[in-house]
Amino acid sequence: MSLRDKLLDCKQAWARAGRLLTGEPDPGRRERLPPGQRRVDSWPVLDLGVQPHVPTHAWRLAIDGAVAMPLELDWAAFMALPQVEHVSDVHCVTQWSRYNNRWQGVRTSVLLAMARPLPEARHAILHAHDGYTTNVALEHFAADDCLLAHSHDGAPLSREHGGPVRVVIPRLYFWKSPKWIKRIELSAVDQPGFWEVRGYHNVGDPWLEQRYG
Ligand SMILES: Nc1nc2c(c(=O)[nH]1)N[C@H]1C(S)=C(S)[C@@H](COP(=O)(O)O)O[C@H]1N2
Ligand SMILES: [Mo]
Repeated sequence: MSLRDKLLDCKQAWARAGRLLTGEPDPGRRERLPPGQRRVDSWPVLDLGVQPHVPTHAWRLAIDGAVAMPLELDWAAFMALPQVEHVSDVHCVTQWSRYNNRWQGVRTSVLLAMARPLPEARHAILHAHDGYTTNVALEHFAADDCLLAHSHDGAPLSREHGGPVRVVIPRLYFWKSPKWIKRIELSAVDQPGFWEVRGYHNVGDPWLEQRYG
């Protein structure tokens, strides 16, 4: 095969894989900045115009639906769980990315291990205090880098950014990370959330530029 043919084959393979259009599909070789994003140093606030006030003494987290052991945790029980710190980048569908967010909280995998999803559980439906919902495949929600975070860069998470506790799912667009989380519902059936029913992508992988559709 001539060099030119090899180059053509290679380009064709890239085109099929969506490379150069949708970013690097191989997770091991990803660019840090997903396609179409620009880096910011500030931290924009995005919500539905309501920022619920949830004091820690009134805070509860429910994990229910398709689980063997439905749970309700209060603040003390949540803070008594193993705590981890994880640094990750935030990618918002409105095209800003914020690097090096140091989150502290509890891994979603720890909460799932306590609630024990039933075999039919495939989706996590996340419910927040402002009425916001979003849906995430259970395998994405259970990933090791997903947290329920109560602190950011060493300080308690502010109310505007979802305190006392928000979800953080670094590998999906940030609309998949609810602020003011109150309930994790596991389900056999997918239930598109607030933005998903308004045209956002059901999965939302930034490196595949799954913004809409
Ligand atoms: N409860 C709740 N969570 C939410 C939202 C919301 O409106 N309500 N907006 C989502 C969207 S679209 C984005 S981009 C991020 C914004 O988080 P931030 O305000 O901390 O930057 O929160 C996500 N989580
Ligand atoms: Mo967003």
